Amino acid sequence: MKGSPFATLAFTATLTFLAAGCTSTVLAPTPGAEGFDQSLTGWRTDSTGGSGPSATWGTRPDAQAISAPNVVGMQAVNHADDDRFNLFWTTGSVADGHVAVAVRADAGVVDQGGGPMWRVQDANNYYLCRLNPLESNFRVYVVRGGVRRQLATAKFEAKAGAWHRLAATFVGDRITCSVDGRVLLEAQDATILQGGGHGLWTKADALTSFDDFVIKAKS
Ligand SMILES: [Ca+2]
Repeated sequence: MKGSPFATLAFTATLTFLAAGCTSTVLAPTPGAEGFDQSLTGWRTDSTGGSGPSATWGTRPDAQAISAPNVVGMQAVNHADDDRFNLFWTTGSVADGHVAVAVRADAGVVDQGGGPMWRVQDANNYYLCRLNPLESNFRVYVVRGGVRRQLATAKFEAKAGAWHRLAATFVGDRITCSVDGRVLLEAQDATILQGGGHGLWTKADALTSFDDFVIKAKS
């Protein structure tokens, strides 16, 4: 990334931005994005940690879909583990690149929200960023051996029931993450540098809708 502020970053950057009052962005379909509007091939359900069956994921029609007619999300939790991460992902080989997805937190008592994953090696090794309306924050994590480690956090007043576009750019050990086009997180981490798959992540009982998923390798 030319002109990026990475040179000034510490290994763990914690940026604090107050995004209260930020209005929800009107999102439009991205050309070439996965809109979950046709049959999916290669996507799988999975989980990290906890016990019991994985959550059930699927597409469904939604009047507020970014690309009509469908969104994708968890249909049923199927477990009662507060520490279980629910994954819906597909294999890939992107090492350096960009991932983005529209996220709408619909419901959840223990947890809400979610976000995209990248460099997914398997159900226990990947990166993710996620927003959480219950905690009013936006965070980036690395999961290694099933153990999640926070890399950076920012305050963000996500609107439950409204779409937000989450994005991450990852080049080598540098990561930047944005919400609605605003970069809120910067981190440096070399835990997983090799290419991998990509997908969607929620925690516990967070029922969240996703649409307009973009994955792009760095050219
Ligand atoms: Ca769609």
